[in-house]
Amino acid sequence: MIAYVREVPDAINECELTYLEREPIDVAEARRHHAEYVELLVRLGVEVRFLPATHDLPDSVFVEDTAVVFPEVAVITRPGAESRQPEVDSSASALSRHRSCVQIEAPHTIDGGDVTVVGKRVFVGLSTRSTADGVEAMRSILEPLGYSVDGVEVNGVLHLKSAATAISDDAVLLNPDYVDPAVFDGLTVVKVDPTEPDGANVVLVGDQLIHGAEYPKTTERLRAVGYTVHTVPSSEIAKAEGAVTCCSLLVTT
Ligand code: CIR
Repeated sequence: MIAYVREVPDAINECELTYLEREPIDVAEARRHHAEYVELLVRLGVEVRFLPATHDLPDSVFVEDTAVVFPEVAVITRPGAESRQPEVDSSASALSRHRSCVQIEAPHTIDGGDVTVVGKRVFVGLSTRSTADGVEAMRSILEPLGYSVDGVEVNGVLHLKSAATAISDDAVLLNPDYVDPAVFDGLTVVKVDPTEPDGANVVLVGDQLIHGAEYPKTTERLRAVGYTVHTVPSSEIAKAEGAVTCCSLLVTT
Protein backbone atom coordinates (compact mmCIF):
# COMPACT_ATOMS: atom_id res chain seq x y z
CA MET A 1 0.00 0.00 0.00
CA ILE A 2 1.14 3.54 -0.78
CA ALA A 3 0.04 6.59 1.20
CA TYR A 4 0.26 10.05 -0.30
CA VAL A 5 0.58 12.75 2.33
CA ARG A 6 1.54 16.41 2.37
CA GLU A 7 3.36 18.32 5.06
CA VAL A 8 1.48 20.68 7.36
CA PRO A 9 1.52 24.04 5.53
CA ASP A 10 2.81 27.26 7.07
CA ALA A 11 -0.61 28.84 6.49
CA ILE A 12 -2.66 26.21 8.40
CA ASN A 13 -3.95 28.86 10.82
CA GLU A 14 -5.96 30.34 7.92
CA CYS A 15 -7.76 27.03 7.34
CA GLU A 16 -11.43 26.78 6.49
CA LEU A 17 -13.71 26.34 9.51
CA THR A 18 -17.38 25.44 9.40
CA TYR A 19 -18.55 24.32 12.84
CA LEU A 20 -15.60 25.19 15.10
CA GLU A 21 -14.47 28.54 16.47
CA ARG A 22 -10.95 29.44 15.43
CA GLU A 23 -8.29 28.46 17.98
CA PRO A 24 -4.57 28.95 17.43
CA ILE A 25 -2.90 25.88 15.93
CA ASP A 26 0.66 25.25 17.09
CA VAL A 27 2.27 24.55 13.71
CA ALA A 28 5.37 22.90 15.18
CA GLU A 29 3.20 20.60 17.30
CA ALA A 30 0.95 19.82 14.33
CA ARG A 31 4.09 18.86 12.39
CA ARG A 32 5.29 16.60 15.23
CA HIS A 33 1.89 14.88 15.25
CA HIS A 34 2.00 14.53 11.48
CA ALA A 35 5.47 12.98 11.71
CA GLU A 36 4.13 10.41 14.20
CA TYR A 37 1.32 9.61 11.79
CA VAL A 38 3.79 9.09 8.95
CA GLU A 39 6.04 6.93 11.14
CA LEU A 40 3.09 4.77 12.12
CA LEU A 41 2.09 4.27 8.48
CA VAL A 42 5.67 3.21 7.73
CA ARG A 43 5.64 0.79 10.70
CA LEU A 44 2.46 -0.73 9.30
CA GLY A 45 4.31 -1.48 6.06
CA VAL A 46 2.91 1.42 4.02
CA GLU A 47 5.17 3.24 1.54
CA VAL A 48 4.70 6.95 2.29
CA ARG A 49 5.17 9.47 -0.51
CA PHE A 50 4.99 13.24 -0.02
CA LEU A 51 3.07 15.40 -2.46
CA PRO A 52 4.84 18.72 -3.11
CA ALA A 53 4.43 21.12 -0.18
CA THR A 54 1.98 23.98 -0.80
CA HIS A 55 2.55 26.33 2.11
CA ASP A 56 0.12 28.98 0.85
CA LEU A 57 -2.82 26.54 0.74
CA PRO A 58 -3.97 26.42 4.39
CA ASP A 59 -5.83 23.09 4.21
CA SER A 60 -3.46 21.24 1.92
CA VAL A 61 -2.36 18.72 4.57
CA PHE A 62 -5.89 17.26 4.28
CA VAL A 63 -5.13 15.39 1.07
CA GLU A 64 -8.04 12.98 1.55
CA ASP A 65 -10.46 15.61 0.29
CA THR A 66 -8.90 15.76 -3.18
CA ALA A 67 -9.60 12.22 -4.36
CA VAL A 68 -11.25 8.90 -3.60
CA VAL A 69 -9.22 5.92 -4.69
CA PHE A 70 -10.85 2.62 -5.62
CA PRO A 71 -9.10 -0.50 -6.95
CA GLU A 72 -10.52 0.25 -10.41
CA VAL A 73 -10.40 4.05 -10.62
CA ALA A 74 -9.44 7.25 -8.82
CA VAL A 75 -12.17 9.84 -8.57
CA ILE A 76 -10.56 13.28 -8.49
CA THR A 77 -12.86 15.52 -6.52
CA ARG A 78 -13.88 19.12 -6.84
CA PRO A 79 -13.77 20.35 -3.21
CA GLY A 80 -16.72 22.34 -1.94
CA ALA A 81 -14.54 25.14 -0.51
CA GLU A 82 -13.17 27.26 -3.34
CA SER A 83 -9.93 27.86 -1.41
CA ARG A 84 -9.27 24.12 -1.63
CA GLN A 85 -9.80 23.59 -5.34
CA PRO A 86 -6.13 24.35 -6.23
CA GLU A 87 -5.09 21.34 -4.11
CA VAL A 88 -6.48 18.87 -6.58
CA ASP A 89 -4.01 18.93 -9.49
CA SER A 90 -1.02 17.54 -7.62
CA SER A 91 -3.10 14.63 -6.29
CA ALA A 92 -4.39 13.89 -9.78
CA SER A 93 -0.92 13.83 -11.23
CA ALA A 94 0.36 11.50 -8.46
CA LEU A 95 -2.63 9.17 -8.70
CA SER A 96 -2.51 8.96 -12.47
CA ARG A 97 0.59 6.77 -12.01
CA HIS A 98 -1.59 4.14 -10.34
CA ARG A 99 -5.14 4.46 -11.65
CA SER A 100 -7.16 5.89 -14.46
CA CYS A 101 -8.54 9.14 -13.06
CA VAL A 102 -12.06 10.53 -13.47
CA GLN A 103 -12.69 14.14 -12.50
CA ILE A 104 -15.81 15.51 -10.80
CA GLU A 105 -16.70 18.44 -13.04
CA ALA A 106 -18.07 21.90 -12.16
CA PRO A 107 -20.54 22.84 -10.87
CA HIS A 108 -20.69 19.62 -8.83
CA THR A 109 -18.69 19.40 -5.63
CA ILE A 110 -17.46 16.47 -3.56
CA ASP A 111 -14.97 16.42 -0.68
CA GLY A 112 -13.18 13.09 -0.25
CA GLY A 113 -13.86 13.36 3.48
CA ASP A 114 -17.53 12.88 2.71
CA VAL A 115 -17.00 9.48 1.11
CA THR A 116 -17.11 6.41 3.34
CA VAL A 117 -16.48 3.22 1.39
CA VAL A 118 -17.44 -0.06 3.04
CA GLY A 119 -16.72 -2.97 0.73
CA LYS A 120 -18.75 -2.27 -2.43
CA ARG A 121 -21.01 0.26 -0.70
CA VAL A 122 -20.22 3.93 -1.07
CA PHE A 123 -21.84 6.47 1.26
CA VAL A 124 -21.50 10.17 0.44
CA GLY A 125 -22.28 12.83 3.02
CA LEU A 126 -24.65 15.56 1.89
CA SER A 127 -22.65 18.12 3.83
CA THR A 128 -21.95 21.78 3.23
CA ARG A 129 -19.22 20.56 0.84
CA SER A 130 -20.73 17.76 -1.24
CA THR A 131 -23.83 18.30 -3.37
CA ALA A 132 -26.60 15.92 -4.44
CA ASP A 133 -25.42 16.44 -8.03
CA GLY A 134 -21.93 15.49 -6.91
CA VAL A 135 -23.34 12.27 -5.48
CA GLU A 136 -25.05 11.63 -8.82
CA ALA A 137 -21.72 12.15 -10.59
CA MET A 138 -20.07 9.64 -8.22
CA ARG A 139 -22.88 7.21 -8.93
CA SER A 140 -22.43 7.44 -12.68
CA ILE A 141 -18.73 6.62 -12.28
CA LEU A 142 -19.08 3.85 -9.71
CA GLU A 143 -22.31 1.98 -10.41
CA PRO A 144 -20.96 0.51 -13.65
CA LEU A 145 -18.09 -0.86 -11.54
CA GLY A 146 -20.48 -2.70 -9.21
CA TYR A 147 -20.67 -0.20 -6.36
CA SER A 148 -23.84 1.15 -4.78
CA VAL A 149 -23.75 4.88 -4.04
CA ASP A 150 -25.99 6.55 -1.45
CA GLY A 151 -26.24 10.18 -0.35
CA VAL A 152 -26.36 10.46 3.44
CA GLU A 153 -27.54 13.29 5.71
CA VAL A 154 -24.93 14.41 8.25
CA ASN A 155 -25.76 16.54 11.27
CA GLY A 156 -23.50 19.16 12.78
CA VAL A 157 -20.14 17.92 11.49
CA LEU A 158 -18.04 18.86 8.50
CA HIS A 159 -17.93 15.54 6.68
CA LEU A 160 -19.47 12.08 6.70
CA LYS A 161 -16.09 10.70 7.75
CA SER A 162 -16.31 12.82 10.91
CA ALA A 163 -19.45 10.77 11.65
CA ALA A 164 -18.77 7.28 10.26
CA THR A 165 -15.76 5.40 8.86
CA ALA A 166 -15.18 1.83 7.71
CA ILE A 167 -13.43 -0.51 10.14
CA SER A 168 -13.61 -3.51 7.79
CA ASP A 169 -15.34 -4.51 4.56
CA ASP A 170 -18.61 -4.96 6.44
CA ALA A 171 -18.44 -2.80 9.56
CA VAL A 172 -18.46 0.90 10.49
CA LEU A 173 -17.58 2.97 13.51
CA LEU A 174 -20.05 5.84 13.93
CA ASN A 175 -21.56 8.50 16.12
CA PRO A 176 -25.38 8.10 16.02
CA ASP A 177 -25.84 11.81 16.85
CA TYR A 178 -24.10 12.79 13.60
CA VAL A 179 -25.50 10.16 11.22
CA ASP A 180 -28.47 7.82 11.37
CA PRO A 181 -27.15 4.26 11.92
CA ALA A 182 -30.07 2.93 9.81
CA VAL A 183 -28.16 4.21 6.75
CA PHE A 184 -25.70 1.36 7.29
CA ASP A 185 -28.35 -1.35 7.29
CA GLY A 186 -26.81 -4.80 6.84
CA LEU A 187 -23.41 -3.71 8.17
CA THR A 188 -22.02 -4.23 11.66
CA VAL A 189 -22.10 -0.97 13.60
CA VAL A 190 -19.76 -0.01 16.45
CA LYS A 191 -20.68 3.22 18.20
CA VAL A 192 -18.25 5.75 19.67
CA ASP A 193 -18.23 6.17 23.41
CA PRO A 194 -20.83 8.89 24.10
CA THR A 195 -18.23 11.03 25.89
CA GLU A 196 -16.06 11.05 22.71
CA PRO A 197 -18.39 12.39 20.01
CA ASP A 198 -15.57 13.12 17.57
CA GLY A 199 -14.01 9.67 17.83
CA ALA A 200 -15.63 8.08 14.76
CA ASN A 201 -12.77 8.73 12.36
CA VAL A 202 -10.34 5.85 11.83
CA VAL A 203 -7.97 4.92 9.02
CA LEU A 204 -8.26 1.31 7.89
CA VAL A 205 -4.86 -0.06 6.81
CA GLY A 206 -5.27 -3.69 5.80
CA ASP A 207 -7.06 -5.05 8.86
CA GLN A 208 -5.55 -2.60 11.35
CA LEU A 209 -6.86 0.76 12.48
CA ILE A 210 -5.30 4.16 13.15
CA HIS A 211 -7.27 6.22 15.65
CA GLY A 212 -6.77 9.61 17.31
CA ALA A 213 -5.21 9.28 20.75
CA GLU A 214 -7.87 11.65 22.13
CA TYR A 215 -10.56 8.95 22.06
CA PRO A 216 -9.28 6.20 24.42
CA LYS A 217 -12.70 4.86 25.41
CA THR A 218 -13.70 4.37 21.79
CA THR A 219 -10.30 2.80 21.07
CA GLU A 220 -11.05 0.36 23.91
CA ARG A 221 -14.47 -0.44 22.42
CA LEU A 222 -12.79 -1.33 19.13
CA ARG A 223 -10.17 -3.47 20.84
CA ALA A 224 -12.86 -5.22 22.89
CA VAL A 225 -14.49 -6.46 19.68
CA GLY A 226 -11.19 -7.70 18.29
CA TYR A 227 -9.64 -4.85 16.30
CA THR A 228 -5.95 -3.97 16.39
CA VAL A 229 -5.88 -0.22 16.98
CA HIS A 230 -2.86 2.10 16.87
CA THR A 231 -3.18 5.64 18.15
CA VAL A 232 -1.54 8.92 17.16
CA PRO A 233 -2.10 12.42 18.52
CA SER A 234 -4.53 14.44 16.41
CA SER A 235 -5.44 17.36 18.67
CA GLU A 236 -3.85 20.13 16.56
CA ILE A 237 -5.45 19.05 13.27
CA ALA A 238 -8.75 18.66 15.13
CA LYS A 239 -8.69 22.46 15.62
CA ALA A 240 -8.77 22.70 11.79
CA GLU A 241 -11.74 20.27 11.70
CA GLY A 242 -9.41 17.54 10.49
CA ALA A 243 -8.86 14.01 11.76
CA VAL A 244 -6.67 11.01 10.96
CA THR A 245 -8.22 9.91 7.65
CA CYS A 246 -7.87 13.41 6.20
CA CYS A 247 -4.09 13.28 6.19
CA SER A 248 -3.54 10.50 3.63
CA LEU A 249 -4.68 9.12 0.32
CA LEU A 250 -4.24 5.37 0.39
CA VAL A 251 -3.56 3.44 -2.77
CA THR A 252 -3.47 -0.34 -2.81
CA THR A 253 -0.85 -1.69 -5.18
C1 CIR B 1 -11.72 22.14 5.73
O1 CIR B 1 -12.60 22.78 6.29
O2 CIR B 1 -11.80 21.81 4.55
C2 CIR B 1 -10.50 21.77 6.54
N1 CIR B 1 -10.27 22.78 7.52
C3 CIR B 1 -10.65 20.42 7.21
C4 CIR B 1 -10.74 19.29 6.25
C5 CIR B 1 -10.80 17.97 6.94
N2 CIR B 1 -10.80 16.92 5.99
C6 CIR B 1 -11.38 15.76 6.16
O3 CIR B 1 -12.08 15.54 7.14
N3 CIR B 1 -11.27 14.88 5.19
